[in-house]
Amino acid sequence: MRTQVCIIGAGPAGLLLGHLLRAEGVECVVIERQTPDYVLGRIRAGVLENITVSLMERLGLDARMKAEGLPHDGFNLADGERLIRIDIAELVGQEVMVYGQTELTRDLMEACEERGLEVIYQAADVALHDVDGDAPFVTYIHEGAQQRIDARFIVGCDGFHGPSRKAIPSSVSQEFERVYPFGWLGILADVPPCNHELIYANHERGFALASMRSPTRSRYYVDVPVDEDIREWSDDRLWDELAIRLGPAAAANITRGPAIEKSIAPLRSYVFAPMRHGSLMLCGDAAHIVPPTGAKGLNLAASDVHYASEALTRYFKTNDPAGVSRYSETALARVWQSERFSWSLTKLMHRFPDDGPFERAMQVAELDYIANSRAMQTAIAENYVGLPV
Ligand code: RFL
Ligand code: PHB
Repeated sequence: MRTQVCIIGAGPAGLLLGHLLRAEGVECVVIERQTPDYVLGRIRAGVLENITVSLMERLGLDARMKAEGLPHDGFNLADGERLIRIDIAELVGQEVMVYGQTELTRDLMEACEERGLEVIYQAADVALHDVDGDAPFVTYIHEGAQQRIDARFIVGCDGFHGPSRKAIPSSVSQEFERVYPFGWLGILADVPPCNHELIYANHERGFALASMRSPTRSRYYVDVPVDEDIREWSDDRLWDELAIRLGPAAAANITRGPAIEKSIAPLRSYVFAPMRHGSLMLCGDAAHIVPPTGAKGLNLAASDVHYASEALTRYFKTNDPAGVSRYSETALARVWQSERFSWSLTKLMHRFPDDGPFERAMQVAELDYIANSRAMQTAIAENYVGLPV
Protein backbone atom coordinates (compact mmCIF):
# COMPACT_ATOMS: atom_id res chain seq x y z
CA MET A 1 0.00 0.00 0.00
CA ARG A 2 1.16 3.56 -0.68
CA THR A 3 -0.02 6.70 1.14
CA GLN A 4 1.22 10.20 1.93
CA VAL A 5 1.36 9.90 5.73
CA CYS A 6 1.54 6.67 7.73
CA ILE A 7 0.50 7.27 11.35
CA ILE A 8 1.55 4.73 13.98
CA GLY A 9 -0.81 4.49 16.97
CA ALA A 10 -4.58 5.09 17.18
CA GLY A 11 -4.66 6.76 20.60
CA PRO A 12 -5.93 10.34 20.80
CA ALA A 13 -2.86 11.78 19.03
CA GLY A 14 -2.97 9.39 16.06
CA LEU A 15 -6.74 9.65 15.53
CA LEU A 16 -6.79 13.44 15.87
CA LEU A 17 -3.94 13.78 13.38
CA GLY A 18 -5.59 11.35 10.96
CA HIS A 19 -8.87 13.29 11.01
CA LEU A 20 -7.15 16.67 10.62
CA LEU A 21 -5.14 15.43 7.62
CA ARG A 22 -8.20 13.80 6.01
CA ALA A 23 -10.13 17.06 6.46
CA GLU A 24 -7.43 18.77 4.36
CA GLY A 25 -7.44 16.03 1.73
CA VAL A 26 -4.09 14.55 2.75
CA GLU A 27 -3.93 10.75 2.32
CA CYS A 28 -3.13 8.83 5.47
CA VAL A 29 -3.46 5.46 7.18
CA VAL A 30 -3.32 4.73 10.92
CA ILE A 31 -1.90 1.44 12.22
CA GLU A 32 -2.59 0.32 15.78
CA ARG A 33 -1.31 -2.65 17.74
CA GLN A 34 -4.37 -3.14 19.95
CA THR A 35 -8.13 -3.59 19.42
CA PRO A 36 -10.51 -0.58 19.62
CA ASP A 37 -11.93 -1.91 22.92
CA TYR A 38 -8.46 -2.15 24.43
CA VAL A 39 -7.69 1.45 23.47
CA LEU A 40 -11.01 2.61 25.00
CA GLY A 41 -10.40 0.60 28.17
CA ARG A 42 -7.49 2.79 29.24
CA ILE A 43 -8.73 5.33 31.78
CA ARG A 44 -6.49 8.36 31.56
CA ALA A 45 -6.86 12.10 31.21
CA GLY A 46 -9.95 14.05 32.23
CA VAL A 47 -9.31 17.76 31.67
CA LEU A 48 -9.20 19.32 28.19
CA GLU A 49 -7.51 22.63 27.38
CA ASN A 50 -8.73 25.05 24.73
CA ILE A 51 -6.43 23.62 22.08
CA THR A 52 -7.94 20.14 22.42
CA VAL A 53 -11.51 21.47 22.48
CA SER A 54 -10.86 23.71 19.47
CA LEU A 55 -9.44 20.86 17.37
CA MET A 56 -12.60 18.81 18.04
CA GLU A 57 -14.68 21.87 17.10
CA ARG A 58 -12.73 22.37 13.90
CA LEU A 59 -13.41 18.75 12.97
CA GLY A 60 -17.10 19.13 13.78
CA LEU A 61 -16.74 16.30 16.32
CA ASP A 62 -17.58 18.38 19.37
CA ALA A 63 -21.34 17.71 19.68
CA ARG A 64 -21.17 15.06 22.43
CA MET A 65 -18.37 16.92 24.23
CA LYS A 66 -20.52 20.08 24.26
CA ALA A 67 -23.58 18.16 25.45
CA GLU A 68 -21.97 15.91 28.07
CA GLY A 69 -18.67 17.61 28.99
CA LEU A 70 -18.49 19.84 32.06
CA PRO A 71 -16.98 23.31 31.55
CA HIS A 72 -15.06 24.28 34.70
CA ASP A 73 -14.20 27.89 35.50
CA GLY A 74 -12.04 27.17 38.54
CA PHE A 75 -10.18 24.53 40.55
CA ASN A 76 -8.78 24.26 44.06
CA LEU A 77 -5.47 23.68 45.81
CA ALA A 78 -5.90 22.28 49.32
CA ASP A 79 -3.17 22.36 51.95
CA GLY A 80 -4.34 20.74 55.14
CA GLU A 81 -7.51 22.60 56.09
CA ARG A 82 -6.97 25.56 53.76
CA LEU A 83 -8.51 25.71 50.29
CA ILE A 84 -7.15 28.09 47.65
CA ARG A 85 -9.50 28.57 44.71
CA ILE A 86 -7.98 29.41 41.34
CA ASP A 87 -10.77 31.28 39.56
CA ILE A 88 -9.59 30.67 36.02
CA ALA A 89 -12.56 32.39 34.36
CA GLU A 90 -12.09 35.57 36.35
CA LEU A 91 -8.27 35.53 36.13
CA VAL A 92 -7.78 34.69 32.45
CA GLY A 93 -11.27 34.76 30.93
CA GLN A 94 -11.23 31.10 29.89
CA GLU A 95 -12.34 27.71 31.15
CA VAL A 96 -11.33 24.06 30.85
CA MET A 97 -13.54 21.17 29.75
CA VAL A 98 -13.89 18.07 31.93
CA TYR A 99 -14.42 15.26 29.40
CA GLY A 100 -12.64 11.92 29.61
CA GLN A 101 -9.94 10.79 27.20
CA THR A 102 -12.01 7.63 26.67
CA GLU A 103 -14.97 9.68 25.42
CA LEU A 104 -12.82 11.89 23.19
CA THR A 105 -11.17 8.81 21.70
CA ARG A 106 -14.57 7.19 21.17
CA ASP A 107 -15.83 10.29 19.31
CA LEU A 108 -12.75 10.20 17.05
CA MET A 109 -13.07 6.43 16.50
CA GLU A 110 -16.75 6.54 15.63
CA ALA A 111 -16.17 9.20 12.96
CA CYS A 112 -13.51 7.19 11.09
CA GLU A 113 -15.77 5.35 8.72
CA GLU A 114 -17.86 8.36 7.72
CA ARG A 115 -14.75 10.55 7.25
CA GLY A 116 -12.81 7.92 5.31
CA LEU A 117 -10.00 7.56 7.86
CA GLU A 118 -8.58 4.06 7.56
CA VAL A 119 -7.38 2.52 10.83
CA ILE A 120 -5.79 -0.92 10.82
CA TYR A 121 -6.18 -2.46 14.30
CA GLN A 122 -4.26 -5.45 15.68
CA ALA A 123 -1.15 -4.78 13.61
CA ALA A 124 1.75 -6.77 15.13
CA ASP A 125 5.51 -6.25 14.86
CA VAL A 126 5.22 -2.72 13.48
CA ALA A 127 8.67 -1.59 12.28
CA LEU A 128 9.88 1.66 10.70
CA HIS A 129 12.37 1.68 7.82
CA ASP A 130 14.48 4.27 5.94
CA VAL A 131 13.28 7.23 8.03
CA ASP A 132 16.50 9.10 7.13
CA GLY A 133 15.48 9.48 3.50
CA ASP A 134 12.35 10.66 1.68
CA ALA A 135 10.90 7.22 0.94
CA PRO A 136 10.29 5.67 4.37
CA PHE A 137 8.11 2.61 4.87
CA VAL A 138 6.45 0.67 7.65
CA THR A 139 6.12 -3.10 7.90
CA TYR A 140 3.77 -5.08 10.15
CA ILE A 141 1.90 -8.33 10.42
CA HIS A 142 -1.88 -8.30 10.05
CA GLU A 143 -4.09 -11.39 10.15
CA GLY A 144 -1.01 -13.54 9.82
CA ALA A 145 0.34 -11.84 6.68
CA GLN A 146 3.36 -9.51 6.34
CA GLN A 147 2.30 -6.04 5.12
CA ARG A 148 4.13 -2.92 3.92
CA ILE A 149 3.03 0.73 3.72
CA ASP A 150 5.16 3.17 1.72
CA ALA A 151 4.70 6.84 2.65
CA ARG A 152 6.30 10.25 2.26
CA PHE A 153 6.15 10.78 6.05
CA ILE A 154 5.72 8.57 9.09
CA VAL A 155 4.25 10.11 12.24
CA GLY A 156 4.89 8.21 15.48
CA CYS A 157 1.83 8.61 17.75
CA ASP A 158 2.55 5.30 19.45
CA GLY A 159 2.91 6.40 23.04
CA PHE A 160 5.84 6.04 25.40
CA HIS A 161 6.53 2.35 24.66
CA GLY A 162 6.05 2.36 20.88
CA PRO A 163 8.77 1.73 18.28
CA SER A 164 8.83 5.18 16.60
CA ARG A 165 11.09 7.09 18.97
CA LYS A 166 13.58 4.20 18.89
CA ALA A 167 13.94 4.65 15.11
CA ILE A 168 15.78 7.95 15.73
CA PRO A 169 19.49 7.23 16.27
CA SER A 170 20.92 8.06 19.70
CA SER A 171 23.82 9.83 17.93
CA VAL A 172 21.42 12.64 16.90
CA SER A 173 19.05 12.67 19.87
CA GLN A 174 18.93 13.58 23.52
CA GLU A 175 16.73 12.44 26.42
CA PHE A 176 15.78 14.50 29.48
CA GLU A 177 14.22 12.60 32.34
CA ARG A 178 13.06 12.82 35.94
CA VAL A 179 11.44 9.79 37.56
CA TYR A 180 9.42 10.51 40.71
CA PRO A 181 9.43 8.22 43.76
CA PHE A 182 5.66 7.71 43.67
CA GLY A 183 2.78 6.74 41.45
CA TRP A 184 -0.88 7.79 41.40
CA LEU A 185 -3.38 5.17 42.50
CA GLY A 186 -6.61 6.04 40.68
CA ILE A 187 -10.18 4.90 41.25
CA LEU A 188 -13.13 5.40 38.92
CA ALA A 189 -16.59 4.90 40.46
CA ASP A 190 -20.19 5.61 39.56
CA VAL A 191 -20.84 7.99 42.43
CA PRO A 192 -21.44 11.77 42.42
CA PRO A 193 -18.27 13.88 42.84
CA CYS A 194 -17.56 15.23 46.34
CA ASN A 195 -17.13 18.76 44.98
CA HIS A 196 -18.29 20.53 41.82
CA GLU A 197 -14.67 21.51 41.04
CA LEU A 198 -11.37 19.60 41.12
CA ILE A 199 -9.41 19.60 44.40
CA TYR A 200 -5.64 18.96 44.38
CA ALA A 201 -4.64 18.30 48.00
CA ASN A 202 -1.25 18.33 49.72
CA HIS A 203 -1.81 16.49 53.03
CA GLU A 204 0.84 15.31 55.50
CA ARG A 205 -0.06 11.73 54.49
CA GLY A 206 0.44 12.56 50.82
CA PHE A 207 -1.24 13.88 47.69
CA ALA A 208 -4.89 13.43 46.72
CA LEU A 209 -6.98 14.59 43.78
CA ALA A 210 -10.75 14.72 43.56
CA SER A 211 -11.85 14.78 39.92
CA MET A 212 -14.82 13.59 37.90
CA ARG A 213 -16.09 12.42 34.54
CA SER A 214 -19.76 13.44 34.88
CA PRO A 215 -22.25 14.41 37.62
CA THR A 216 -22.57 10.69 38.41
CA ARG A 217 -19.03 9.40 37.81
CA SER A 218 -16.03 10.33 39.99
CA ARG A 219 -12.30 9.93 39.50
CA TYR A 220 -10.02 10.13 42.53
CA TYR A 221 -6.28 9.63 43.04
CA VAL A 222 -3.83 9.30 45.94
CA ASP A 223 -0.09 9.06 45.61
CA VAL A 224 1.58 5.82 46.73
CA PRO A 225 5.18 4.55 46.73
CA VAL A 226 6.26 3.69 43.20
CA ASP A 227 6.59 -0.03 43.99
CA GLU A 228 3.22 -0.29 45.77
CA ASP A 229 1.23 -3.49 45.31
CA ILE A 230 -2.29 -2.53 44.24
CA ARG A 231 -3.66 -5.61 46.03
CA GLU A 232 -2.87 -3.77 49.28
CA TRP A 233 -5.58 -1.24 48.40
CA SER A 234 -9.10 -2.49 48.93
CA ASP A 235 -11.80 -0.01 47.84
CA ASP A 236 -12.53 0.70 51.53
CA ARG A 237 -8.92 1.51 52.32
CA LEU A 238 -8.75 3.87 49.36
CA TRP A 239 -11.99 5.69 50.30
CA ASP A 240 -10.73 6.04 53.90
CA GLU A 241 -7.44 7.49 52.69
CA LEU A 242 -9.15 9.93 50.32
CA ALA A 243 -11.40 11.16 53.13
CA ILE A 244 -8.34 11.93 55.28
CA ARG A 245 -6.21 13.55 52.59
CA LEU A 246 -8.94 15.67 50.95
CA GLY A 247 -9.83 17.29 54.28
CA PRO A 248 -13.04 17.38 56.34
CA ALA A 249 -15.20 19.55 54.05
CA ALA A 250 -14.68 17.32 51.00
CA ALA A 251 -14.74 14.15 53.12
CA ALA A 252 -18.21 15.01 54.36
CA ASN A 253 -19.43 14.91 50.76
CA ILE A 254 -17.66 11.79 49.51
CA THR A 255 -20.04 9.10 48.28
CA ARG A 256 -18.38 5.70 48.29
CA GLY A 257 -18.98 3.01 45.68
CA PRO A 258 -17.31 0.02 44.07
CA ALA A 259 -14.35 0.69 41.76
CA ILE A 260 -15.08 0.37 38.02
CA GLU A 261 -11.36 0.73 37.46
CA LYS A 262 -8.39 0.95 39.81
CA SER A 263 -4.76 1.23 38.70
CA ILE A 264 -1.39 2.76 39.57
CA ALA A 265 0.36 5.08 37.07
CA PRO A 266 4.03 5.93 37.67
CA LEU A 267 4.99 9.62 37.55
CA ARG A 268 7.65 10.73 35.12
CA SER A 269 8.90 13.84 33.34
CA TYR A 270 10.53 12.97 30.01
CA VAL A 271 11.45 14.83 26.82
CA PHE A 272 13.02 13.38 23.71
CA ALA A 273 14.63 15.75 21.21
CA PRO A 274 14.44 16.25 18.30
CA MET A 275 10.79 15.51 17.59
CA ARG A 276 11.55 15.09 13.87
CA HIS A 277 14.31 13.18 12.16
CA GLY A 278 14.28 12.95 8.35
CA SER A 279 10.80 11.79 7.34
CA LEU A 280 9.74 10.76 10.85
CA MET A 281 7.83 13.08 13.19
CA LEU A 282 6.82 12.26 16.77
CA CYS A 283 3.62 13.44 18.50
CA GLY A 284 2.34 13.02 22.07
CA ASP A 285 3.61 10.48 24.58
CA ALA A 286 5.93 9.05 21.91
CA ALA A 287 8.11 12.14 22.47
CA HIS A 288 7.36 13.28 26.00
CA ILE A 289 5.73 12.43 29.31
CA VAL A 290 4.54 14.78 32.04
CA PRO A 291 3.44 13.86 35.56
CA PRO A 292 -0.39 14.13 35.54
CA THR A 293 -0.52 16.89 38.17
CA GLY A 294 -1.02 19.65 35.59
CA ALA A 295 -3.48 17.61 33.43
CA LYS A 296 -1.21 18.26 30.46
CA GLY A 297 -0.42 14.87 28.83
CA LEU A 298 -3.33 14.60 26.43
CA ASN A 299 -3.38 18.33 25.76
CA LEU A 300 0.27 18.34 24.81
CA ALA A 301 -0.43 15.49 22.40
CA ALA A 302 -3.15 17.71 20.87
CA SER A 303 -0.84 20.71 20.45
CA ASP A 304 1.84 18.54 18.79
CA VAL A 305 -0.83 17.24 16.43
CA HIS A 306 -1.93 20.79 15.67
CA TYR A 307 1.62 21.75 14.62
CA ALA A 308 2.21 18.48 12.74
CA SER A 309 -1.07 18.68 10.80
CA GLU A 310 -0.36 22.28 9.75
CA ALA A 311 3.17 21.38 8.68
CA LEU A 312 2.10 18.32 6.68
CA THR A 313 -0.88 20.07 5.07
CA ARG A 314 1.40 22.88 3.96
CA TYR A 315 3.87 20.34 2.59
CA PHE A 316 1.30 18.47 0.51
CA LYS A 317 -0.81 21.45 -0.55
CA THR A 318 1.90 23.96 -1.44
CA ASN A 319 5.03 21.85 -1.62
CA ASP A 320 6.50 23.98 1.17
CA PRO A 321 8.71 22.02 3.60
CA ALA A 322 9.23 24.96 6.04
CA GLY A 323 6.65 23.77 8.60
CA VAL A 324 8.04 20.23 8.62
CA SER A 325 11.59 21.58 9.00
CA ARG A 326 10.58 23.70 11.97
CA TYR A 327 8.20 21.17 13.55
CA SER A 328 10.56 19.93 16.27
CA GLU A 329 11.61 23.40 17.38
CA THR A 330 8.02 24.71 17.40
CA ALA A 331 6.53 21.74 19.26
CA LEU A 332 9.36 21.51 21.80
CA ALA A 333 9.00 25.15 22.84
CA ARG A 334 5.45 24.41 24.06
CA VAL A 335 6.42 20.98 25.43
CA TRP A 336 9.00 22.56 27.73
CA GLN A 337 6.44 25.04 29.07
CA SER A 338 4.05 22.20 29.94
CA GLU A 339 6.91 20.18 31.43
CA ARG A 340 7.82 23.11 33.66
CA PHE A 341 4.25 23.65 34.86
CA SER A 342 3.62 19.94 35.53
CA TRP A 343 6.92 19.57 37.37
CA SER A 344 6.38 22.68 39.52
CA LEU A 345 2.81 21.69 40.48
CA THR A 346 4.05 18.17 41.27
CA LYS A 347 6.77 19.58 43.56
CA LEU A 348 4.30 21.92 45.24
CA MET A 349 1.59 19.35 45.94
CA HIS A 350 3.47 16.12 46.84
CA ARG A 351 5.48 15.09 49.94
CA PHE A 352 8.72 13.66 48.58
CA PRO A 353 10.34 10.93 50.72
CA ASP A 354 13.65 12.84 50.93
CA ASP A 355 12.05 16.17 51.82
CA GLY A 356 12.67 17.62 55.26
CA PRO A 357 11.29 20.63 57.17
CA PHE A 358 12.99 23.10 54.81
CA GLU A 359 11.30 21.73 51.69
CA ARG A 360 7.94 21.67 53.49
CA ALA A 361 8.45 25.30 54.59
CA MET A 362 9.08 26.21 50.96
CA GLN A 363 5.80 24.57 49.95
CA VAL A 364 3.92 26.48 52.65
CA ALA A 365 5.60 29.74 51.62
CA GLU A 366 4.67 29.17 47.98
CA LEU A 367 1.07 28.26 48.85
CA ASP A 368 0.85 31.41 51.05
CA TYR A 369 2.13 33.46 48.15
CA ILE A 370 -0.40 31.90 45.78
CA ALA A 371 -3.23 32.47 48.27
CA ASN A 372 -2.38 36.17 48.54
CA SER A 373 -1.18 37.11 45.07
CA ARG A 374 -3.37 37.61 42.04
CA ALA A 375 -0.22 37.55 39.91
CA MET A 376 0.67 34.05 41.13
CA GLN A 377 -2.90 32.83 40.65
CA THR A 378 -2.95 34.27 37.14
CA ALA A 379 0.28 32.46 36.26
CA ILE A 380 -1.23 29.17 37.46
CA ALA A 381 -4.52 29.81 35.68
CA GLU A 382 -2.96 30.65 32.31
CA ASN A 383 -0.83 27.52 32.43
CA TYR A 384 -3.78 25.36 33.50
CA VAL A 385 -5.98 26.46 30.59
CA GLY A 386 -2.98 26.02 28.29
CA LEU A 387 -0.48 28.49 26.85
CA PRO A 388 -1.22 29.73 23.31
CA VAL A 389 -0.22 27.51 20.38
P1 RFL B 1 -1.36 6.88 23.82
O1 RFL B 1 -2.71 7.25 24.36
O2 RFL B 1 -0.45 6.07 24.67
O3 RFL B 1 -1.62 6.14 22.44
C1 RFL B 1 -0.58 5.47 21.76
C2 RFL B 1 -1.19 4.42 20.88
O4 RFL B 1 -0.13 3.76 20.16
C3 RFL B 1 -0.36 2.37 20.20
N1 RFL B 1 0.89 1.63 20.03
C4 RFL B 1 1.23 1.01 18.89
N2 RFL B 1 0.62 0.92 17.71
C5 RFL B 1 1.22 0.17 16.74
N3 RFL B 1 2.40 -0.49 16.94
C6 RFL B 1 3.04 -0.43 18.12
N4 RFL B 1 4.16 -1.10 18.32
C7 RFL B 1 2.46 0.35 19.15
N5 RFL B 1 2.82 0.64 20.42
C8 RFL B 1 1.87 1.42 20.94
C9 RFL B 1 -0.96 2.15 21.58
O5 RFL B 1 -1.68 0.91 21.65
C10 RFL B 1 -1.89 3.35 21.70
O6 RFL B 1 -3.19 3.11 21.21
O7 RFL B 1 -0.54 8.18 23.38
P2 RFL B 1 -1.02 9.58 22.76
O8 RFL B 1 -2.02 9.35 21.67
O9 RFL B 1 0.21 10.35 22.54
O10 RFL B 1 -1.90 10.27 23.92
C11 RFL B 1 -1.26 10.72 25.06
C12 RFL B 1 -2.18 10.53 26.27
O11 RFL B 1 -2.74 9.23 26.26
C13 RFL B 1 -1.40 10.73 27.55
O12 RFL B 1 -0.53 11.85 27.48
C14 RFL B 1 -2.26 10.95 28.75
O13 RFL B 1 -3.26 9.98 28.90
C15 RFL B 1 -1.33 10.93 29.97
N6 RFL B 1 -2.01 10.57 31.15
C16 RFL B 1 -2.79 11.51 31.70
N7 RFL B 1 -2.83 12.76 31.16
C17 RFL B 1 -3.60 13.69 31.69
O14 RFL B 1 -3.64 14.80 31.15
N8 RFL B 1 -4.36 13.40 32.81
C18 RFL B 1 -4.36 12.13 33.37
O15 RFL B 1 -5.05 11.89 34.33
C19 RFL B 1 -3.56 11.14 32.84
N9 RFL B 1 -3.53 9.89 33.35
C20 RFL B 1 -1.93 9.25 31.67
C21 RFL B 1 -2.73 8.93 32.77
C22 RFL B 1 -1.09 8.28 31.11
C23 RFL B 1 -1.01 7.00 31.63
N10 RFL B 1 -0.06 6.05 31.06
C24 RFL B 1 0.63 6.38 29.84
C25 RFL B 1 0.39 4.90 31.68
C26 RFL B 1 -2.71 7.63 33.26
C27 RFL B 1 -1.88 6.66 32.70
C28 RFL B 1 -1.97 5.28 33.29
C1 PHB C 1 -8.52 13.09 35.88
O1 PHB C 1 -9.70 13.45 36.00
O2 PHB C 1 -8.21 11.92 35.57
C2 PHB C 1 -7.44 14.08 36.11
C3 PHB C 1 -7.77 15.41 36.29
C4 PHB C 1 -6.75 16.33 36.52
C5 PHB C 1 -5.44 15.90 36.56
C6 PHB C 1 -5.12 14.58 36.35
C7 PHB C 1 -6.14 13.66 36.12
O3 PHB C 1 -4.45 16.80 36.80
